Amino acid sequence: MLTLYASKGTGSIAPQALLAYAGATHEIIWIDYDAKEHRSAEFLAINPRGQIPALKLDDETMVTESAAIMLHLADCYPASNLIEKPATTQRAQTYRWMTFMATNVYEDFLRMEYPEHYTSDAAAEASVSASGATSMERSWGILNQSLAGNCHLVGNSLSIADIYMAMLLSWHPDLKGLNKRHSNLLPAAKNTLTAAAIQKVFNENDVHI
Ligand SMILES: N[C@@H](CCC(=O)N[C@@H](CS)C(=O)NCC(=O)O)C(=O)O
Repeated sequence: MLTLYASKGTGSIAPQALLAYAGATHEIIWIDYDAKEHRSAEFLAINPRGQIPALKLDDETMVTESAAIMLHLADCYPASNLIEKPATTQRAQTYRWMTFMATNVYEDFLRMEYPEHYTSDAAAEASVSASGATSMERSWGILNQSLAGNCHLVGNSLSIADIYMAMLLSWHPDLKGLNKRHSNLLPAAKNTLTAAAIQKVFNENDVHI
C-alpha cells in the first residue's frame, strides 16, 4: 500500500489531497514537525533531506520531492484526470508549472519563513526573508498572469498544478492583500476547493483560503 509521510499544514497537503481526490488506498504516517521528528535518525533514513512529504510506494521505494510525488500519483490514477497524456502540450505545461512552483514559490516561501536555513549569518536573516517575500510576489504575479480568464493553470479542467497552487496559496500570510494585487489566484484556488475531497483535506490540515 502507498504510505504518505505527512505533517499537518506542510507540503504533504497537496499529495494528501490528490490521494483523497483519486480515492487511492493509502495510509498516512504523521510526523510531528514541532517535536522535530523530521530530523530524527528514523525519518532521515526515509528522506535524507529531513523534509516532508515523502511517499513509500508498494515496492517500498521512497519518493521524495512534492512535485515528483504529485506527478507520479497523477499517473497512477488516470481515471481522476489530473494530468494529460505524455508528450502533449498540456503535459508540458503541467511539467512547467509544477517545476516553477516547486522551485520558485515553495522555495521563496521557505526563504521568507525560515531564513536561518539559508544563511549562517544571523544579522542577514531579515534581508534573506525580505528577498524571499519579494521573489514570491514576483512568482505569484507570473502565475496570476497565466490564469487570466481561466481558473485552471493547465487546460480547462482540474489538474495537479491547481491542487499544488492551492496548497502554496494557503500558506500566504496576507491573502487579502495578495488578492488585491493579483486577482486571479484566489478564485482559482477556491474553485479547486469546490472538490469536497480536497476541501476536506485542507480542513484537516487547518489551512484555509
Ligand atoms: N523541495 C521539497 C521541500 C520540502 C520542504 O521543505 N518541506 C518542509 C515542510 S513544508 C520541511 O519538511 N522542512 C523541514 C526542513 O527543511 O528541515 C519538496 O518539494 O518536497
